[in-house]
Amino acid sequence: MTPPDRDAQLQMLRAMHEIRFFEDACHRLFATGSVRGTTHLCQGQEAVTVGTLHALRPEDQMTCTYRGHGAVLAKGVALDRSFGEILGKADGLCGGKGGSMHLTDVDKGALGSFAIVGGHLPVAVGVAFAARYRRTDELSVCFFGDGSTNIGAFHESLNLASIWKLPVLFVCENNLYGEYSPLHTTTPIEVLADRAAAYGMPGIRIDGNDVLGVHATVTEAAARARAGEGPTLIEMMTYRQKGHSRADPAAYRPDGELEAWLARDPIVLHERSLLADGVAQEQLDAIRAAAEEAVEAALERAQSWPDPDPETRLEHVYA
Ligand SMILES: Cc1ncc(C[n+]2csc(CCOP(=O)(O)OP(=O)(O)O)c2C)c(N)n1
Ligand SMILES: [Mg+2]
Repeated sequence: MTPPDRDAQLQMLRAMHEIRFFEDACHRLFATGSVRGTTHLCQGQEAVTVGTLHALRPEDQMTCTYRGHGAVLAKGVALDRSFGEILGKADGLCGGKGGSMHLTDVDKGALGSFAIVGGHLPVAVGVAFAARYRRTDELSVCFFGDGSTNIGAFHESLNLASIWKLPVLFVCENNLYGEYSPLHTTTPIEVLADRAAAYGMPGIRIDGNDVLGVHATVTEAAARARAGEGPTLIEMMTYRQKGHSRADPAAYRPDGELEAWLARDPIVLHERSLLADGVAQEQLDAIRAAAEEAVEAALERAQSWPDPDPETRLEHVYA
């Protein structure tokens, strides 16, 4: 298997920077009250979604959680329409009615960000079944947290996907916490990938902060799935650098834990690998600056868009 070429590796760096800057801006918008409610940042976890989705094809279908900004952007969804959605604008992805926890762009294969923990795993299995039924070559990739692996739907989904050998990749973002609870207080086993054994599928645990490692593992699992050999559970070890949501200062974390993970920041690790590979620091700086500029320009555009017409408030509402 050949690793991604230099260009592809630089694109992954750019994608991770865009997500990081996008969420810096989200944090600002929520902290200053420009947007009400809450948001769940994935800062620190960018290599999981970027490494995964850059190993897949545009026509593959993706489902993710309320911590979904990274997955949606890595799937190729527009920065400005994502901001527009969070700002409640008419031209936001869902007409401004979904917000941060529900970014969705069906045309891009971003089938939904789901706020019911584990609720989207059956959806991902259904998407894979549909791909098989329509005789396409598409994959269904599903991102979910460590906490989801204690939900009944996780177990039913893995079982069904395995018995029908459906083309699904189950990507568990193990960030060590389910909301405010350390994993070991809710889960009697340490390696979540071991749960795959119960469903007769491969379970792999990898470093989720190493974007090239993620890319390699997903490439292999995707080839298996497309060949009709069935799903894989991939547990990616990572860390959310911020609290669970906007209101959480994450004071429950043991001393030194955040610092240890900041030293393993996925962007820093990838830059280090590119430097070692001969890429000049100036080029890395230029990529970072271009990403920041693109994000700020997208935010400005979205802020200039009109609010939805009040007359549309009952559209797309089921009652
Ligand atoms: C079925 C269900 N139960 C409880 C909640 C409340 N809740 C929201 S996020 C969360 C933690 C989930 O943890 P994890 O799956 O590890 O994802 P992470 O937030 O760490 O990305 C909980 C319990 C919910 N949204 N849905
Ligand atoms: Mg978690």
